[in-house]
Amino acid sequence: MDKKFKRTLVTTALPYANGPVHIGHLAGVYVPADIYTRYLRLKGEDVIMIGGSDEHGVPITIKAKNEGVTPQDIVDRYHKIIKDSMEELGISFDIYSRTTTDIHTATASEFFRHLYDKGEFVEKTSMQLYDEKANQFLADRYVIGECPHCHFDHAYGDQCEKCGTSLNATDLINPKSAITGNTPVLRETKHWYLPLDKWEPALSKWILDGHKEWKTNVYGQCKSWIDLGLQPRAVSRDLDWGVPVPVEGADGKVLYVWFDAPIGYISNTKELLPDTWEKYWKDPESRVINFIGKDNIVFHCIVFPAMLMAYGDNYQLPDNVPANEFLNLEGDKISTSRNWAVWLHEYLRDFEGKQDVLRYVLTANAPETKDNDFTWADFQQRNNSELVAILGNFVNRVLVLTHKYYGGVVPVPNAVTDTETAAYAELAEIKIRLGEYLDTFHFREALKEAMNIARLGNRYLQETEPWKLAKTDMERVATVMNTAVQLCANIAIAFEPFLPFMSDKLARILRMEPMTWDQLGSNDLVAAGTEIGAAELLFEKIEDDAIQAQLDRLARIKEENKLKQWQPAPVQEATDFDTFMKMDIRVGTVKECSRVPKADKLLQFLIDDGMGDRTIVSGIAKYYDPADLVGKQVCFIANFPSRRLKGIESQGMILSAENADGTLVVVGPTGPVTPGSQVK
Ligand code: B3M
Ligand code: ZN
Repeated sequence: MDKKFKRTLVTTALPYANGPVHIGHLAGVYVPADIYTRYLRLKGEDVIMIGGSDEHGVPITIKAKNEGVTPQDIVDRYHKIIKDSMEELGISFDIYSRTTTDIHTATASEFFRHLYDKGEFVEKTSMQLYDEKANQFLADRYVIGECPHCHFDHAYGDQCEKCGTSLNATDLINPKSAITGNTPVLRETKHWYLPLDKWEPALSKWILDGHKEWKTNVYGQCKSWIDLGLQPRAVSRDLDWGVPVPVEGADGKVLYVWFDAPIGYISNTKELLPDTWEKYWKDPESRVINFIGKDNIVFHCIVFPAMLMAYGDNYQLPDNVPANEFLNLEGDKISTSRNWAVWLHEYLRDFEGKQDVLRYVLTANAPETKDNDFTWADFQQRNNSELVAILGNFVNRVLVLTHKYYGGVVPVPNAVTDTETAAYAELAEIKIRLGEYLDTFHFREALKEAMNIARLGNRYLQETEPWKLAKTDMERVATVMNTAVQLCANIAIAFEPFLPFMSDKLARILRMEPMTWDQLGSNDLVAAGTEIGAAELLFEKIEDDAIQAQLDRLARIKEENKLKQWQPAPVQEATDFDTFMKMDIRVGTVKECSRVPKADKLLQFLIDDGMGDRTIVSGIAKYYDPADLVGKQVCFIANFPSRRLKGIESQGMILSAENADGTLVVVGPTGPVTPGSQVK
């Protein structure tokens, strides 16, 4: 880092309180922000981490409507789930608040009013979509229609989720109200716009010239926005949920959620530090870092900075915005509405005490430069063959051997050899790389470096083989075991930002004093003579059945989604009466029915067709117990050409209907019919 800052304010995107948080949120925002903050704290820097729930916006009101409760009920429910589960995962917010607090309402309101009084807004009357059935204007997610760019037919009024373009509701082709399904009409309404075009030169200079060091995905998105030319953006909405627009005659209008939400960073800092919050925001020696996901880049790099510049009063623009790409789940996009996610609160219930495993996997697999995939197989494999087999194994061996040879008292080392010198030299190099990666937000690489300490430890034990030396040279064993204990202690420090629960446990076993980053690399973290605690396993193997249970859950969700999305097949092209009459469909009575040996799909029927007996083979064995069909009447095509199936001559075809879930049901008459009757 070229500039030295006195203090750092780490902000994390405020999750919408319309659902719990999932692994995508965690991998993209909260885990990296927490790693970074913990790292700075270990270095003794002045840092605070701010978070909170985003409790306004249309999705929350839609959810409330669907459930027949108030928006406040919705946000109360999810704010609690989100806050509690993040705390349990060890995300170490200095404050996790919400945007329905009085302090936030007052701060956002004052912010708007200040810009209004300074003449920073453009007031515009325009035609907006209005739902005459629901009697309300339709903004953002209240409108669904075809994207004018990629022609995806389910784009929202604020953004197309397929191509990512940000939209105005009136841009949509064939718009429909998400409340009533009605086609909305246009009605006149007045709103306030922030003229981003006015701030374009300043934004361009600040980002394109001044922040070339930003991640390429972030810099690239900003550049393409600026290159396209910035437009004024409405910062108010016709809605009854949000911070009221603090202007006379603005009844029924609230601040646009993306106007008030980033101000939440400021209100939450105020709530945390009522007397000193300003120095984190307004002192040029402070820096602000925004951790966000890629869909939030424009708001954090263009809109909010323009708001801050318009406000003036020394508000600092973010120093960096290390936005991540998306995490997918088992190859499909994570989706709250389709329940395609691993929800944090459910993970914590299903994998009790395994917070660090999730933190590890999400960091090792973080979507830092491209979208990545979370799979349960990878989760299991990283736990079993990395955390257990490399990290846990090394520490366990050291603890067990220290107890075995020294009754748990760390021995005084004797003369060191080249092996120890080399090990500490390697540790020193790891520390340098680890710090560089953390400073530049490369957390996956940083985690690999931390793991390299455990690898180094395992190699050291393999080379020195204290269990062999113990037979001949206890003097040497003392040096080896002391060194091995010091490596464990270094692991406790290096992993604190990543796996704080493990680190804490290890530090307690090793009776370490509070740790600092400076100490990393040291060879006397645990003094000789210290009696360490009993050996405990740091990680345990995750068995197949735990993983299978998760895969089964996802398979069930996939099925449910398929059913929800099922639509009848389109009607085939027109036929005519003569063609229909050529099909000789008849009713027959099942006399016998049995499974066809060595064919798990097939049933063999003997049908009374009024003229005699007819054999028909049908592929419905999965859905019926053959005995249940005997005596039933079924429809079959009598003039279907005979064919041989598994050596049986099948004379016709039994009709069945296919359900949404793919199961088949045989079709028959609703009352008794003389066998051989024709269906017309
Ligand atoms: N709630 C959007 C999101 O969760 C939004 C972030 C606000 S950050 C100020 O993607
Ligand atoms: Zn699109």
